[in-house]
Amino acid sequence: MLVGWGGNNGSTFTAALLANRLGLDWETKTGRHSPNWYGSLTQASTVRLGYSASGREVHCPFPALLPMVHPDDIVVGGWDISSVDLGAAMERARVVDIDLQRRLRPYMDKLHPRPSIYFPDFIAANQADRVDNLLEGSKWEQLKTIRRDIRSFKMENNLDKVIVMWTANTERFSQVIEGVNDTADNLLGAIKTGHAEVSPSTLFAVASILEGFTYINGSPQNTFVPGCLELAEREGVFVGGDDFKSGQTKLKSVLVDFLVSAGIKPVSIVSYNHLGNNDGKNLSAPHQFKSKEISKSRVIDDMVSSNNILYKAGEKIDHIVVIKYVPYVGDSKRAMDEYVSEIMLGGHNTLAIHNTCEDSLLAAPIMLDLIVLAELASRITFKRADNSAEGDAADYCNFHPILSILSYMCKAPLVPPGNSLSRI
Ligand code: NAI
Ligand code: DG6
Repeated sequence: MLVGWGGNNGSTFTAALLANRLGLDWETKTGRHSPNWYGSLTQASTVRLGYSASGREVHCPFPALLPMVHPDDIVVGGWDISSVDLGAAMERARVVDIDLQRRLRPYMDKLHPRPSIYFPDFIAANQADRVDNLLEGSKWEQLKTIRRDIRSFKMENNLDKVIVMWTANTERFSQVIEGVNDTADNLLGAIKTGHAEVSPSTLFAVASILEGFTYINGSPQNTFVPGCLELAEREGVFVGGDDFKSGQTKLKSVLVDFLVSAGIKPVSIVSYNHLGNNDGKNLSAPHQFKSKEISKSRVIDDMVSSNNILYKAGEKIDHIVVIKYVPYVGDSKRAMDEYVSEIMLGGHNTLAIHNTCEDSLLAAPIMLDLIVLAELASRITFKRADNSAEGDAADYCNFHPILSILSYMCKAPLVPPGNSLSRI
């Protein structure tokens, strides 16, 4: 179930799911196209198994390694503060080719987002004009409605399990306040009293956790305040996040790792973005930009601290992130990066990278991977090496409720306390 189902990512993900399941192909000026899941680790990548007897390298498709949910078996539903059906949402997003849109319309027009939670203070004021699909009632009543929605969606569709994913607008950060959202009980109390610092995304996470279903945060805000994480641990429910890592940041994590591991010293990284989709519009407001800036900036921190030959304690790379809203370019985001590194004997190496891509066509396969891998991870149990019991008597345990394995696909890895995984 997607929160923000009618957005660019939500509608593109749904279109991809249906196009692949129904085998819809479409015409463009360059010829006929058939659907695929390019960009998905689980659907479009292979794993190197080793060598055959004759010394040939053997690779197998990623999903052949372990039994994973097939995308065709996923049923999608969700919520949006905008009431437009998924067909009209796909048209509004201007991502999917027009001939494929025509083929998808009969299916997508029938899909309607459920009413959602809207606290205007958390997203940009410029979003107000799309808001027409809202839940009534107090925070506690809204939480109960979301829990009911999850239960009825599961029942109506005869599902084995539900995963709830936030792909709605980036929110501002919530303040973490002692007595309000610092512990699980305080957070539940704050929802009951309708405290202003409990965000819509935290309400969705709490609803999902209380229903026992994995919750994934695809945006940068701090949905997982300490009380929310404590609740996930207490209920033994998986959570993952934060912020899909789709383009510029994905390349940055690989490139900076490569440079620093090669003994080259990046000293300045300037990352411009301009985009014209609704995400860009929301991020043109200062508080929402701040959430994204923090998430996009943290990705290099571990690389710097891993190499004390290049970087002295406390030394930082000059790292700037700029995002501008340019409506004309729509979902086709431009990301321009300049990496300046110090090389031997005072020399410099400058790399300039220009990346143009449809943002939502990069994000949708990552959404699929997060869903498939979260589901897989929820079925894996393992025996600890220090477990003294033998055979069947040994205790098997699940992964930690904070599913750090999902962080590979996220800009700001959510990891259990005491872990550091930002290099993935
Ligand atoms: P979008 O603006 O097209 O879609 C967001 C949707 O959320 C809208 O339909 C809006 O009406 C809805 N919404 C807002 N608040 C809501 C609430 N409280 N409940 C239910 N629905 C709500 O944005 P897009 O492009 O789909 O991106 C979604 C999120 O994913 C953004 O936060 C973005 O920053 C994040 N993201 C996107 C990436 C990409 O490559 N496209 C990569 C990383 C993160
Ligand atoms: C501007 O960068 C808008 C953002 O929402 C990004 O498009 C999105 O977070 C993807 O960022 P990145 O760095 O993974 O390409």
